[in-house]
Amino acid sequence: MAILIDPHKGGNQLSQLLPLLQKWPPHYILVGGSMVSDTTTTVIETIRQYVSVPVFLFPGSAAQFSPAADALMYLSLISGRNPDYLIGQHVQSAMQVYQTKMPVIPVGYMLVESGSLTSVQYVSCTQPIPRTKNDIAVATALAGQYLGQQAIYLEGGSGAQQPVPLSMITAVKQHLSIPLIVGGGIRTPQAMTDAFAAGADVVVIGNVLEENPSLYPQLVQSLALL
Ligand code: 1GP
Repeated sequence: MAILIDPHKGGNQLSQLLPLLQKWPPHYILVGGSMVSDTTTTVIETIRQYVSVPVFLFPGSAAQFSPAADALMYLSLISGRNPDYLIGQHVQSAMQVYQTKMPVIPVGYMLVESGSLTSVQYVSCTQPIPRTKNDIAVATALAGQYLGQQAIYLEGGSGAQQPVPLSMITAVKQHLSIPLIVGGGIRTPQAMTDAFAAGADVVVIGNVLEENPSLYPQLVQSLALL
């Protein structure tokens, strides 16, 4: 399980969530979001006061780079056809990555239709993969793997109405030899365990814990039962 913390939101929820993460550390923490925030480094430093798990940058743009993270998820939005999110943002951040020697994890990022217009869809000006088109999802993930991505991220979008369909997770997982990350709209322990059972190697939880940090122990408990 990975927890996504959006530095743009932060606030009270973070102060409630961090002691819980300290008690039951997740496998990873992702830091990022659709909006640029000048608090990214401060938020990462605060997280480190509570937990020692790897903190990965999950940036919405090159402007969200922070040298405080352990590694950078270098996201290529391979479901879209906007060159800015396929290579443009990467060119803008490459010298910072080089100068800081930040480890990079190339990730093929695939946006999947989730019931309503999501921030990532709006900001990136890209079309998501239709939720009934498992064949397109499989072909896109395979293309990402053949291009050298080290993981595929199936994304419903932060706060998605509906998570990525379980059948799509299974279909993509069956064809991949690299890890599969799944996130977006996962709001219950059942939805999380369903995503793992369908084939996700990592499930990312964000919004629901911003709204209700006290759900976290239930998520942890359901993982132990998996
Ligand atoms: C968003 O996949 C992550 O990029 C997490 O989504 O905030 O909906 O949990 P949620």
